[in-house]
Amino acid sequence: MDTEPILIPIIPTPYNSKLTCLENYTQLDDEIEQYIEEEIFRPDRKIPLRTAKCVLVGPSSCGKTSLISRLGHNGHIMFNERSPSMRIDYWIQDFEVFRVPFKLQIWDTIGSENVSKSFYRDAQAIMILFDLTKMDTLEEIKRYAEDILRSDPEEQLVFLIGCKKDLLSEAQCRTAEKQLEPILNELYAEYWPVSSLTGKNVQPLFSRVAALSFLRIIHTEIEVMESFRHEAITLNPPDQPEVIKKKRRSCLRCLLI
Ligand SMILES: Nc1nc2c(ncn2[C@@H]2O[C@H](COP(=O)(O)OP(=O)(O)OP(=O)(O)O)[C@@H](O)[C@H]2O)c(=O)[nH]1
Ligand SMILES: [Mg+2]
Repeated sequence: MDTEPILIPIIPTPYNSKLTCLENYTQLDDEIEQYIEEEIFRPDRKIPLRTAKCVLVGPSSCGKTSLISRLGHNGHIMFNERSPSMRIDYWIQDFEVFRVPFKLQIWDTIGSENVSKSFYRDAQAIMILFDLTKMDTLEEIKRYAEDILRSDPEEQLVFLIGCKKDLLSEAQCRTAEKQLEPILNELYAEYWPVSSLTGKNVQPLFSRVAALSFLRIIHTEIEVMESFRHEAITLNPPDQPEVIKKKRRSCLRCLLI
């Protein structure tokens, strides 16, 4: 099923700026803006397709498959028909981030089964889901996180997602948020409450994940390009621009899926 790309013209804000440990800027910095204009949209080059991997994890029945269905099929798969997932599956969502085509490969996992750690290693973003009506599962959530996350929590974008928001009152949501603050700091994560039943916060959440994943990839590209430029200038006299061009082309290719 083909869907229209979700357009992201500006950096989406977090759900609550007090409940995030991730980048909290709202504007592109000059370096990124210049890279997009001068490198990505260079008239002599086709725009390569950039893809990020995002993995959803969490206890059985917390709402992983429903969240992906809400995004991908706009909830067309009926909730009542939902049964525990039998296999790992993924959905590819298209975006245009600052006019650049971008894909998010969103992986669903099975709550009742352990997934090999290597599965998470190349993910740019990890969403740890829990059921807001079962706050007693938070300890289990912490265990998931410890198993999955790399030793340096800042290396991956981590999102803590409270599912089934429609089943809680606003006051209950606020109480839950207070309980979450220490966990967010521990995981270096950003919190989003969502409802796959009503669709509340679903698209804003994925837009935020896509934009931050995209920016991380672009930062890496700029760093690699700068290091190759520096190396080329040091090793070669400045009148050999072809060497720089060749290196830059091959280094960019290896980063793009
Ligand atoms: N009210 C409400 N119910 C939800 C919501 N999201 C999921 N559910 C229900 O919760 C149950 C479990 O949802 P799933 O999406 O299958 O959960 P899962 O995390 O994929 O579970 P496993 O595949 O077993 O790991 C289903 O009965 C859904 O209809 C929500 O936002 N609101
Ligand atoms: Mg499932």
